Amino acid sequence: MFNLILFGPPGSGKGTQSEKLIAKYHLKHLSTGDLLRSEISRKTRLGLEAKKFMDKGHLVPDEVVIGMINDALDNNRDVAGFLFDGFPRTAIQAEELDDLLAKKNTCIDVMLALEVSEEELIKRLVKRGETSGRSDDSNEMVIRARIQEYHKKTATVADHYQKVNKVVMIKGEGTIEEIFKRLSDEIDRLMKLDNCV
Ligand code: B4P
Repeated sequence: MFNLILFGPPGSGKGTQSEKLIAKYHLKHLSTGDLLRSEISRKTRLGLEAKKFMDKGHLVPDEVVIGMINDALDNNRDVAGFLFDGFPRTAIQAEELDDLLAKKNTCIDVMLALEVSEEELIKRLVKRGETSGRSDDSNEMVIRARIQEYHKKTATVADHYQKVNKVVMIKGEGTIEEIFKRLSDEIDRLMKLDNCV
């Protein structure tokens, strides 16, 4: 198995690049943002609860997203590997993910971390907000709250994987194709190694 975390602040291109990477490497895409938006559109109890946090630009409580990931891992046993997009976003989520993967005799091979300036993040999300219909992109205050939440709770997740030398920084500015090439070059290199021994 090859398990990859695509990491970075809101708007850094995780969702955009994930679509291209799963097509190339046949990994199972697990995006907690997509899973939560699907719960919201189906108006489930979980979705209605999550929406209250997302609309303010806050993270959804750990137990909710960890439960969703646990179910997704159980429902996808025969896959070549997972691409985690937007998860883990807190230190607790990272620890839980490591435990869940260890129980399946596997681990995170690498965290690829997209680096994008704050100015560019805001520009991208404001632009997406003009067409996406996403309530969390709809005004700059909420976008700024999401970026603050990232600095407060999520940036530290990189330290967790840095301790085991699994973080590779990737320049996240440029064209979508240029960034895809940078990510693919790293994955091609890492897939030849066994990082879970
Ligand atoms: P997510 O769905 O994960 O989304 P995101 O961080 O906003 O965006 P992403 O980085 O995927 O950016 P994208 O490619 O779309 O999270 C949404 C919310 O869900 C969170 O705020 C939180 O409330 C909740 N949530 C999710 N996971 C959670 C968790 N684990 N724990 C707790 N809460 C959780 O790109 C953005 C825009 O930029 C797009 O319009 C794209 O077209 C454009 N773009 C991409 N690459 C570009 C490039 N190279 N140049 C120019 N524009 C580009």
